[in-house]
Amino acid sequence: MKFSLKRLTEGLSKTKDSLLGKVKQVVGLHAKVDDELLVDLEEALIKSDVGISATERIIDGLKKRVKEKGDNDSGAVVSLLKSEISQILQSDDHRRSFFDIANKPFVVMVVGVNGTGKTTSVGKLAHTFKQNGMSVLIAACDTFRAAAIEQLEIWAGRNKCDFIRSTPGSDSAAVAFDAVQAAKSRGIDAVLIDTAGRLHTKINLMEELKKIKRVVTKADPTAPHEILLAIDATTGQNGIQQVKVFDEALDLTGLLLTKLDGTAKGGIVIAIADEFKVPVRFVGLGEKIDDLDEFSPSDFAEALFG
Ligand SMILES: Nc1nc2c(ncn2[C@@H]2O[C@H](COP(=O)(O)OP(=O)(O)OP(=O)(O)O)[C@@H](O)[C@H]2O)c(=O)[nH]1
Ligand SMILES: [Mg+2]
Repeated sequence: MKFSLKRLTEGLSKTKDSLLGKVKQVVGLHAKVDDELLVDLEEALIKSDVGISATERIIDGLKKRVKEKGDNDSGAVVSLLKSEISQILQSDDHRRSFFDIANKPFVVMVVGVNGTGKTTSVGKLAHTFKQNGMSVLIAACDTFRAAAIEQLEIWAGRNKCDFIRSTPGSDSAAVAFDAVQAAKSRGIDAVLIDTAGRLHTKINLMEELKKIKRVVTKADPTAPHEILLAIDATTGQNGIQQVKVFDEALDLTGLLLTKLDGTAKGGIVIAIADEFKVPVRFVGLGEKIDDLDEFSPSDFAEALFG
């Protein structure tokens, strides 16, 4: 489900104020797009968590556009930036909606380091699937803490959807297997798998997640259909490292940027889109059930610079 532009702009207001504020300041100081303006703009973008490589790409693109247009009035910088950033955010995957699903059940694993917003996002995703007319089963594969299971059970209750759990300390992969089997026999459209972010020190998180993935494939050879990494946008550049590690281990299909409402560091979305092929699929803009938006590159750029 897509937010209205107004709702998205409100959710991103901290990033917008910071990023657009810095850009406007630079533009206000220079009448023409010249080397001085570009140096200041580069600094403003890097300070806004856009990352060095994405910033270079934006500046190069800007130079090219100014040259092509033959007009170097600095007043055009904001709209040029908007189209440059929209292009970086775009990937082939965005041509189809996340909810155009080919398989039933459609199995989604949500992974990420602790506290990034996995459980909350599973709750919000369940709501979004239901709004798209699909039935949902939630699987509590963070079996390591009783509180994690209870937290997810509350989300399943809010969504009035099926819920599969086991006792705390039980095998998380077995819960995932049971969930896929149950969805098959009950004719449920989507299975959402919540996973742990931190384990007992003796157990390796990546190995555990790989095991869940393998077992899900045993239950349905086409599954999992999506593996989404939840990244806390407030952690800034740390998110980059997390994408690297999780993608190497699990072959991610998408990213879910959470807590963008609470941060001015939303520029991280641009840095991540520039560095990785894995598309940003969702953005989290609050703690409520409907605070999740299916990511649209053009809307995101418009919300930041419109
Ligand atoms: N403001 C805001 N808060 C969020 C968002 N997503 C999650 N949170 C909050 O972040 C905190 C952690 O969320 P969880 O969903 O428990 O995170 P988790 O990744 O499941 O955590 P672990 O299971 O401990 O690894 C909670 O207080 C959530 O309400 C968001 O998009 N915006
Ligand atoms: Mg959790």
